[in-house]
Amino acid sequence: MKIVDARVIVTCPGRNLVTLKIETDEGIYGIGDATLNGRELAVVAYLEEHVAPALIGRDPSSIEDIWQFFYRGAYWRRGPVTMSAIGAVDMALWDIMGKAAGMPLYKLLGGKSRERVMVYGHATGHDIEGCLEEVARHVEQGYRAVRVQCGIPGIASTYGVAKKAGERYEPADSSLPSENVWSTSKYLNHVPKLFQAVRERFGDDLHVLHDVHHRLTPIEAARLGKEVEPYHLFWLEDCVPAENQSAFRMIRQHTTTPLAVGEVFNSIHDCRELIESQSIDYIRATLTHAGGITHVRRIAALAELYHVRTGFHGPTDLSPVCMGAALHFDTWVPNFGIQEHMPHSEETEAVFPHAYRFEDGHFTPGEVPGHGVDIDEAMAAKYPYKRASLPVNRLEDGTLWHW
Ligand code: CS2
Ligand code: MG
Repeated sequence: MKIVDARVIVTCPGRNLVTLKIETDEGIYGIGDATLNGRELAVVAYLEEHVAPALIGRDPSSIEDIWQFFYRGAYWRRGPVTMSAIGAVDMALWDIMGKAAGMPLYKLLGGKSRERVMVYGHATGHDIEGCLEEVARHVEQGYRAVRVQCGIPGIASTYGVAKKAGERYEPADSSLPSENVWSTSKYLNHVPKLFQAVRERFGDDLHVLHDVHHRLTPIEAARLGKEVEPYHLFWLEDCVPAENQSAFRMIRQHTTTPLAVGEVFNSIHDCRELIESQSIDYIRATLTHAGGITHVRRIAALAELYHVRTGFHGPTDLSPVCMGAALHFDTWVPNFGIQEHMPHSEETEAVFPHAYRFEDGHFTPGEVPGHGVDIDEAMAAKYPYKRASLPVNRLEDGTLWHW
């Protein structure tokens, strides 16, 4: 089998999504997600100029060699743009090989380690009461795990809180970055009250998660971890920016609240120290941004040695293609923890027909050969690209802070 075509499809059914489609001389094609939120066209240019032409004529079953060709061969290693481009190629090749073998992707990876994949949904509210209503709505829908993000008294808007109750949270909400204001002290004073209320109302069984979105310093994160210990969170996510991996050792010494990190990582080198020092509990890499299945399974294998489980990033800014591939990976990977799930818009679901299904707080990837996600190109063409940027964050005195 030979690759005869590789094309990039950009569509915006509510938000920008980038798909790489690789076609072979045997009529089998595969697709991969290449979406990098707020930087979509950078990956499109990388793929169109440097990757697609070099794929033509290659054997799609040489997945490992093609991975090494674009990683080692580029000389310029790592980085979100490069690794998203490689991730899309890799996902599409695994899709092709699944279709060629007539097997769902999880079987190619090594078969089922579990019957279904537990996911967590997102509950958001402007105040604690609003959050509790949203958690209740998720529990009614069958979710066993819910991430809870709440407005902070005295701060106009914050990460993770939808504009209106029940609406989907969409951070990339303006053409150029909008500006938010942040106060660490107001946040730290409020959050423990939120989780106390969640436990009082929903009891002990519900898995409860929270995303700090990189906004604290290590000692502040240690305080938060300690103060929410009585509410036994499933995890506290991205409590500090993780460029400084050794900072987590200190947080770890102060709290038993489980820690999750990794949605902005793009290689095993970004998390090696965190994993080897046993400073985290969940690794949140994504198949798109961390070089595809071929690379993320190396991360998962390293993590397994240190009791670290997977908890993959699954926001709406990754397309259903990434979600489908991730669900196959989750079905196979021995050290699975949980999978994030943010429902895509109806338009997005229609552009990307898929075999995966939600039932009772869990997903199954389906039995369709490959990753089970397709693209309706005619429908995709109805939604042209629109520039959209993530916000920035400033402290109350104007200092630019982590968003
Ligand atoms: C988030 C994301 O899902 C999460 O945990 O942190 O919503 C993140 O803000 C976006 O993916 C950024 O593109
Ligand atoms: Mg996050």
